[in-house]
Amino acid sequence: MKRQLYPHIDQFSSLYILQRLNEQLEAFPYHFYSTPLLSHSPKIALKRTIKFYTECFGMKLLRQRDIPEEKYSNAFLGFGPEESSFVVELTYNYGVDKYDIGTGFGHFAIATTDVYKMVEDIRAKGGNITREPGPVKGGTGVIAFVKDPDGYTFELIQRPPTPEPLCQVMLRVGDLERSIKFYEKALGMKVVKKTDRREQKYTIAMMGYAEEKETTVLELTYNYGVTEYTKGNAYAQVAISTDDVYKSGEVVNLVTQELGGKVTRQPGPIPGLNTKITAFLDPDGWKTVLVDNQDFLKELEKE
Ligand SMILES: N[C@@H](CCC(=O)N[C@@H](CS)C(=O)NCC(=O)O)C(=O)O
Repeated sequence: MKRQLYPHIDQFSSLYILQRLNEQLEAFPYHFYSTPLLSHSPKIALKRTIKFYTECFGMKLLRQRDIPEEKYSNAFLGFGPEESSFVVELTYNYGVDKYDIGTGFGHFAIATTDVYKMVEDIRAKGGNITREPGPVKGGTGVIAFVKDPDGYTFELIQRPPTPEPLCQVMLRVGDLERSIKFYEKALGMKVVKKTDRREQKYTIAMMGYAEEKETTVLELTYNYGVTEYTKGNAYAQVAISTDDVYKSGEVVNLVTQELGGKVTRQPGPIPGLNTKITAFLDPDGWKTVLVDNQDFLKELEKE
């Protein structure tokens, strides 16, 4: 069976990324995951961010909606359709023009065949290059860092063409082995790559449902000796679809009892919308929302 990933919609989040789910994970009913940032921009800045992501990163604007009763607007951007790609959901909360990104959130990554050229194009459009292109310290892969107009970092990674250019969500964690166990047990992810850079004093684990070149992965970073980070109020969560939020919720509940973290929203429909979701924090406090696949598809059809 072909499994797919769909984004979840949440008024408190601004950036969601979706990814195709690995078909091998039969034991887990999840169909996608996505990652949001809470937005942080006045309405004009939402336009500014859309312009930046489309013109500098080559993303497409997939959908936009305004919910005046709740005083927020969303924009969904990515490289492919929401049904099958990892996407970004931006949220503008009326009147809120500044957010704190904190120290724990790392970056979103974009794969491109030529980082040098992409950087020059972004620079020519006035983008803020915070790390010039070149081999990663301690390794060989070519990377660069760019900040978006609100200060979110994007890593550009040189790679052959890929079906999912929006390829990483990097979060810093205080205990890598605990985090790996958590995402394996709670969400059925696998470690697709682990790298220890002793000189640079960090270890990273790429976790997801397929190889890095095929799909988006969660990049969990452990900096030697650092166990605490601030979360700020900008980045919100990763969203992942599931066939059964109730069963998934039971699994997550058990895993949080064993490894830490907390269920923050019991499984059930969102009032008014009827989309079934559940939400939880991992042991570091990073939030995931699980969304019913079918309900999400219905929402997309309605809009
Ligand atoms: N201390 C770093 C550890 C992670 C890290 O260094 N990652 C690599 C990319 S995988 C990096 O940013 N290297 C910086 C460079 O090569 O300039 C952090 O928390 O961001």
